[in-house]
Amino acid sequence: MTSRREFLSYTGAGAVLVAAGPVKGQVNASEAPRAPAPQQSPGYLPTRTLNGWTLPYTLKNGVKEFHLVAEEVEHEFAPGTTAKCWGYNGTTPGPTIEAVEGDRVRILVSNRLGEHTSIHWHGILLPSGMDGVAGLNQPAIRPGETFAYEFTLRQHGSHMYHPHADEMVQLATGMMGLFIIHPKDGEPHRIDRDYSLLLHNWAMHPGTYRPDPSIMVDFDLWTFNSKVFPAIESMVARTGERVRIRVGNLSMWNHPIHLHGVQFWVTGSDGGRWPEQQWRTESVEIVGVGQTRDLEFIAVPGDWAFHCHMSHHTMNAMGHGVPNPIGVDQSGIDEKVRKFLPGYMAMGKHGMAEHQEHTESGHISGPANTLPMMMGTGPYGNLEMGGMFTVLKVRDEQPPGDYRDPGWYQPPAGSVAARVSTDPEFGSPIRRKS
Ligand SMILES: [Cu+2]
Repeated sequence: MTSRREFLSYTGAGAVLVAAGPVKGQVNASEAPRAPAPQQSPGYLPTRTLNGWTLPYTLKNGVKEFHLVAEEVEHEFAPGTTAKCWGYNGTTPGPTIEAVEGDRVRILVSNRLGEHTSIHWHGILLPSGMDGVAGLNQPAIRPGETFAYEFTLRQHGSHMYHPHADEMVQLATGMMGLFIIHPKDGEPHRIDRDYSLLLHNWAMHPGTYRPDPSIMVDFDLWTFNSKVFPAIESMVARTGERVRIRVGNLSMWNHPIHLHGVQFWVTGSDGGRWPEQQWRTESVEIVGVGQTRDLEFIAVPGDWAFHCHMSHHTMNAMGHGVPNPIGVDQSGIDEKVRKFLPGYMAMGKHGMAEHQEHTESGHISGPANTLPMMMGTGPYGNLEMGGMFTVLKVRDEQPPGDYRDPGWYQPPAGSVAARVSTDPEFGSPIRRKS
């Protein structure tokens, strides 16, 4: 039996899935199986959904038919934390839908949840009755039912899909996906690599196995495509290539997304691709709640951090509301507290970086199913991060179209910051006394 993931790995993103049988319980009899459509090259550069996948479609009488299944999924944020989330077709986020401006698309949505749902096609121009707000545009899709949405794509750009029924719960548990529409006339500037990710936040309280939808501000995990660092794939490129990163935000916070090493152009949003005179250069772009942004740049060699600039959003699970230990002499505390809390370890007098050393050396362990606050190792030591962080790896010799991780950057001699003294009193820096 071939798994869906294996199937995708050899059909490739954007491939046409042919010869699919009729969908069980499908209402439209005119969609009976036809001769398989020929395999087509997609005619565009497929996006690469970090840690994710693109949904194959069936071409039926000129209509691209996709089938989404809303269901509970077993999801791993990173090795060490899994949860019962909700998503589509086995994953959160659901698979990316990719199509071309001008396409007629039909999207079947089957509901295998225990409550009703619907799907809203965020930012997409369509007839009111296809907009997916349960109660407003359509009746909700009850458990066991399949609805068909059908419309013609009149635009191109980076868009999203998500439920518009019991939205607070269904978003908090992971129901969302990307909907990428490619331009029918090609790109004004050739794009060599195209990456996509959705920002999200999760109240995965330490020791629990289900996201808590009642939390409004104090989240535990911050994710790119429902993964936390260090489980988020690196992005790779060849020096000089033009790279686009599409970032969508269906979380409850705005995220200032920062890319090191370049000034990127912001070239589009969920309101569509922008005219070139509207592009602007940035190194941080706030992707607001419900928004998407397209970031484009010419790749320069190196290992470059790509992350949210809210420093708590590049952490994994952590205690909030604990006393501040910085500067506090805690000698003797360990023994006293261990009588009540076996294994207790006082730390943090000089800062929190030691946290990663302690968790990785096994001195301390957290609650079950809970990732340490800080994780990840680079060529020079601990990265002391989690959450919304990954690395863009650009290499002169990365073959075009090759997405394999090239390993760590080998910088030219003399181009790395290096120690010049171990004397704490070194030099005579100018200082002020307040
Ligand atoms: Cu953030």
